[in-house]
This record gives sequence, structure tokens and C-alpha cells, in this order.
Amino acid sequence: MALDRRELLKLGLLSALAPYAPGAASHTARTILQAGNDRSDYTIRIAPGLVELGPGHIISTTLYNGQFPGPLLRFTEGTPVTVEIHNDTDTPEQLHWHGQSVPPDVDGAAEVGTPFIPAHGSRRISFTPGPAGFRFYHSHVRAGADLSKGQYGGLVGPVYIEPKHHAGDYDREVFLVLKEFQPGLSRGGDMPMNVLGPAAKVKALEDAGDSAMKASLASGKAHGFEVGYSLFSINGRLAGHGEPIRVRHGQRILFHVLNGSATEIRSLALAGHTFRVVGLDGNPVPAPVRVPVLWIGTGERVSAVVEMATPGVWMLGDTADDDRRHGMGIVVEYAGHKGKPVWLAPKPFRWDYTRFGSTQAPATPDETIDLTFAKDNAAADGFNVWTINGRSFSMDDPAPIGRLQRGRRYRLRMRNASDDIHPIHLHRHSFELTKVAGKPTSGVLKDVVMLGGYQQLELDFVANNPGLTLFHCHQQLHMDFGFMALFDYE
Ligand SMILES: [Cu+2]
Repeated sequence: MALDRRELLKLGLLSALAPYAPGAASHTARTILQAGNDRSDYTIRIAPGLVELGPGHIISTTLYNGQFPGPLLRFTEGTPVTVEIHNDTDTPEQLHWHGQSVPPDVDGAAEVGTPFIPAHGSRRISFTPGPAGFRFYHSHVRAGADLSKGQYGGLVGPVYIEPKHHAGDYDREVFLVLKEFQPGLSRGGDMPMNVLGPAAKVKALEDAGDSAMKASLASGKAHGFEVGYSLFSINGRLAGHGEPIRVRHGQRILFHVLNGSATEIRSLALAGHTFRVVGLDGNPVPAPVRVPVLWIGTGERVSAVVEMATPGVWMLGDTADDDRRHGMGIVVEYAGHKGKPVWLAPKPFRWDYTRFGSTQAPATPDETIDLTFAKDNAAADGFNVWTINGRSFSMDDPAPIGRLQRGRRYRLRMRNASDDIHPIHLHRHSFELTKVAGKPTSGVLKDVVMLGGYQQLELDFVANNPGLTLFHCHQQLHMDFGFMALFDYE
């Protein structure tokens, strides 16, 4: 009997076996579906659980359905689904459908009015998945100084929304979820440098950021807190401890990579191979070009085809030696090859979104909104406070920063007056990059974009999904300390 994907899901088979080609058997997946003809198509249970990252590294955290990553949810574009979410923890939760154009009561953010999933309670939601492509779901509660909450724990899972027609230019799909564990605070951080291209900085932003920082330090404040981690994983396993990705010479593997980190920017390289980037944040790109390194901001996704043309045993890993040695990697093993995985450091490579874009001029916006982001060093008990146009977001005063009109095309001109890279996210809408650090582009559709230190970036979106809409930096420490704003329209 031939079963289609949906029938397999109903039997609970696909959820347990298909999500992560490497190491599928290692997942202690409970079925994500209730048996029989229950009214909900999917059941997700939020509860404390254990993740065995590797020998001697078993961590206790909060999980979806007892596993990390959460189960891969495969939806079909345009086919309505009902999801029942149980919360077996002691605190209210929010499950955010990242990258989907859902209404505010489904979105999964208290800031736009989604009801909480009560502690030891449940919530049933129905929505029509879309747009097609690689999305994800994650916790959207404020963690603040509590590094066990929000996205610091294990509440991250991938979503794949099947398009009506498949591209088919690959032999196999492999989903990879990058995630750190065991967070801790330090004064100052080690954000990677030379990540983004073009590298052009805006002098006025640099001057403003520098002088604010100097004034803060001169007043006796130390550098604000940053988060670091001691364990790193791909698909919930330390490098070398899960099943390898087993490939054959000549195969084309379509990797769907999700940066599920709460705070970090990640890179990936595979010696002897290049990545042909075909999708960013689940959306096909106008120019699918080859690159030697992927750079992926918090909450971003990259879909890339790798042609398996260099037989051997390789480490697919982060270019940061320390992070890779602490687990951020996965072994790629060709059939007939054994041995220790080989890592070869790639040359430094800057990630330029415009390489994947079109040179055609983007559509003209109806209105441009200027947004300037700034850091108030160590202003809240040692934590940096973040502002958008001088205002730090708080639920005590959640008034929208902008009132929009339905159907209009808006351009956000974003200016970063800090030296940090910010992965900027807009809920419930996709946006189009129109200018990156002075370089025009079009056709790259995303829902998170990295804005470089002291850089400027422009993106457009059409107000086509009414209601409160959250806009924020996806870096948990930044969003939790003010880097958020609301738009609203009817
Ligand atoms: Cu940020």
C-alpha cells in the first residue's frame, strides 16, 4: 500500500522517522499526532525533558514533544490545519509561527494579543499555512535575566510548508537545526567580525554609537552583559556524536539550515564543497549562486544544494574553531569511506545578501519610515537597553510606533547606531530587501535580515495582513530589553 505523506503523518510514522535524515533513530520522538479521528491534526506538548547531546552531556531543558529539535511539521500551502498545544510547564507559553502570514491571535506573541497557552493548560488553534517554504516555530516569551526561558531552552522546531509544485533539482532533503545550550552571562562578548558585505559603515552612526559608549564607560559603568554558551549542537547532537549524514558520490543534497540560536550568528562550511543557495528564509532567490560559507543570523534559514563531488569523510561545521570543537558540526560521510572527519578552514568570506538578488529596481514605496536603533550600555542592572527611535519597548506602554494603511507598500530605512549585528524580524509578513549598506537590490524575500554594525539597510513590505504586527531584533537579549515595536492597521 502506498501511503502519502499526510497518511504517514496520521500514523505518526513520518514525524518519527523523516524529519532529520541524520540521526533520526536517536530522536526520542513521541508521535506528534493523536491517533484516530481527533479534531486536531497535530498535537504539540511543551514540557521539561532531557536531551543527550553526547556522552556525558545530558541537559535538562524545556522541549516540544520530548525531543530536540521539535518535530518537523510538514504542512501544505493553503490546506487548513488545527494544532492543539499543551503546556505542561509552570509558566504561560507562546508558540510563534515564524515566517507565516497568520492572524494576530494565532501568531504566538503576547505583544500582538495572542492568548497565552496557560501553565498546565492547552490551546487549540486553526490556521491556513503559508507562504510555502522553510519556516519554524519557537517560544516567544520574554526571558530577561532568566536564561532557562524563551529561546535559550529547547523550544525550537522546523516547519516545512509544501509548495503546490516542487522544484525537484535535488536528490534528498536534509534539515539541520543549529542550537547552543548551557548559556551564561559575561561582560562584553565575542560577536564575529567581518561577517557582512558590503562593509560600508555610516560615519554619523559610528560617531553616535562611539560617543554614547564612551560616555557610559566614563560614568563608571562596565560593558553590558552578553550571553555565551558551553555546548553547541546540530540537530541536538555534538559534532561527531550523532549519526553522520550519509551520502553517495554524485548526489545533490538540499540542506535546509535553521539557526535556532537565541542570540548567536552562525557560519557553516564543508571542505571540498560549495553551497548553491537556492532559498533564503524559505523563499526562492532570484540568483542561486554558489558560496563557500553560509552565514546565518538568529532566526534565519538558508536552503542550499550541495553537490557531493568530493568523496571522503568531512566535517560540516562552524568556522569558529572554538564553537565547532564544542559541538557545532555534523559529519558528512560518503558511502565506502571511513575515518576521522576532515575539517579545512575556508578563506574569510563576507555574506552579501545582494549576491542572491536581482539588479532590477525594486517597486517604488508609498511611504518610507525611518528607524534608528541604539544601545544604552548596561542601563538595566547591567543589561544593555535597546531603543528604536529613542523608545525602549515595554508592555506597560505598547502603543504602536506606526499606524499603517492596508494595501500600501512601506519602506523601512533602518539605521544601526550600535556596533552589534542585529537580526531584524517582522512578524506575519515577508519583506523584500531593497538596499544593503548602500547597494541596491530587489527580489530577495525574507522575514529576518542581519543589519551590520553602524550600517544602514532598507526593506519593503506590503501591508497585506491587517492587525497588530510585531517588529523586533531576533537576538533574545536585545528584544527582551527593549528592541521591539508594533505596527498596526485595519
Ligand atoms: Cu539585536
